[in-house]
Amino acid sequence: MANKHENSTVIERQTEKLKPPSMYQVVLLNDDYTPMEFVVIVIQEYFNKGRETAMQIMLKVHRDGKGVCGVFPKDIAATKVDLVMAYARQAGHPLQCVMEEV
Ligand code: TYC
Repeated sequence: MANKHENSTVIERQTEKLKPPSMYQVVLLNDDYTPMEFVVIVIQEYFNKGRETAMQIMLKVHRDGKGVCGVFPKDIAATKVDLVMAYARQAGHPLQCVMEEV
């Protein structure tokens, strides 16, 4: 619905309810080659976790095949995936990092 005012400015009135933006979890996947210590450092540096939490997440990935490192808006999640993948590749490790809509 729109109201016309004296100065001809048209103000749109919001009628539909806006949904909050989707959130994405950034997930590390297990592989047989990436060193555990490298994964722990990735989780500490890119997801701002302490050493103990990083170790727990890494061990969960190692045991279960995948683990959540954090939940972010889409653009931040995508940037984290890109940064982690680039860091792993330049170090020569096959680590996989993906994002999933929550
Ligand atoms: N499975 C790896 C090993 O035994 C360790 C590892 C953990 C690799 C988590 C990837 O996302 C990962 N060296």
